[in-house]
Amino acid sequence: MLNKIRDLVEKTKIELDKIIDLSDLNEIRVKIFGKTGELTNLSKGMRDVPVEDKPKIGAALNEARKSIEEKIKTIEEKFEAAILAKKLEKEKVDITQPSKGIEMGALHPISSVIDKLTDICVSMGFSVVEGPEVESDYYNFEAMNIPKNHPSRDMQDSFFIDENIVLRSQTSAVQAREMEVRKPPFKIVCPGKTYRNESDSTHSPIFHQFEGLVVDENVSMADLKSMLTIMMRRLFGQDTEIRFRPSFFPFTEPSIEVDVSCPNCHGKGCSTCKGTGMLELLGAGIVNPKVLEINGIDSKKYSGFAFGFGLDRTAMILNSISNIRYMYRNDIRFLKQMK
Ligand code: FA5
Repeated sequence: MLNKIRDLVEKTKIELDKIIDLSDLNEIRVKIFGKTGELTNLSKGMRDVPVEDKPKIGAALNEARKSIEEKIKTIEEKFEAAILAKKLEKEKVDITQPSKGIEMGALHPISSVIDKLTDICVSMGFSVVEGPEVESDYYNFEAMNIPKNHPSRDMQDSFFIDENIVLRSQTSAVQAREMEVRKPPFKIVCPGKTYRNESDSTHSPIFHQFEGLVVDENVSMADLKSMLTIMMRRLFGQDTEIRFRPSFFPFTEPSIEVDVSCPNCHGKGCSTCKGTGMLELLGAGIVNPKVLEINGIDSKKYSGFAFGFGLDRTAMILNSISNIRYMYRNDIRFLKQMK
């Protein structure tokens, strides 16, 4: 029996030294230790061993099991180390290689215009304020001298949520909110989203305006025109063509509209500017004394001017964008050109 055990250990160790694959190792494991494995069968033979020999044979069996198991473990570790080394070699990163470079994004043209105009206005002493996009009929219209059922409401095709709540159709709504809480003199600007039921190459149902309001003593049209000229020149460059036209808004008297040369045809006339060569950019005017009074400001002592830039068109002009819709499509190819 002792010889059989010794032979089995030697034979198994020779077999183990020859294996080239982990699966061979498992086969040998089953062949030796399985239910009908060779060592298992020798162990079963213990019952026929005379009692006085049992301790010696039992110890030899245990020793054989231990030494084969240790050999298997050593070989297993050798295989695993080889597999790991191969994997590490495959996944090796050469940190001395030059990097692929990080793709940088760019500000959306409208965000960029908001930043530029805000910087210009802050440098002129304006404070920046915000107002709600879902607005009451009162602030959007009535406090701006546009009573219910007045024909001038047709100038802005608005989205009503109910009879008294509207998606702000103009940032002018913040004028009333600010006049209510501020004491003159003050100068505020308000960038924000606005909504109207309009859609073509220069009109979008959601667009952005930039409202400005100055209230002080002796504010005049000359102040408004000179401030707007400085702002436009700082924004578009000294040689941009600017045109002031008389206009009408219920909340300013007199009122003007300001146009600049079309980004698409540079003044020649095209479909973007509907053949005029110019694009309407903003409305402005001297605050109607009625608006000052509605909002609690003494119109005999104070006067004011206000302006409302269309930021989408400003962005179109600055970036030579021919259709307003490009700015709302979220097309990465378009946005990449804004870098
Ligand atoms: C107004 O909204 C006035 N609240 C502006 C104002 C403010 C006048 C203060 C006087 C004093 P208007 O409807 O013209 O005015 O719009 C102003 C600018 O917003 C336009 O010149 C244009 O550039 C832009 N705009 C108007 N509607 C749209 C639209 N649907 N899509 C894109 N831009 C628009």
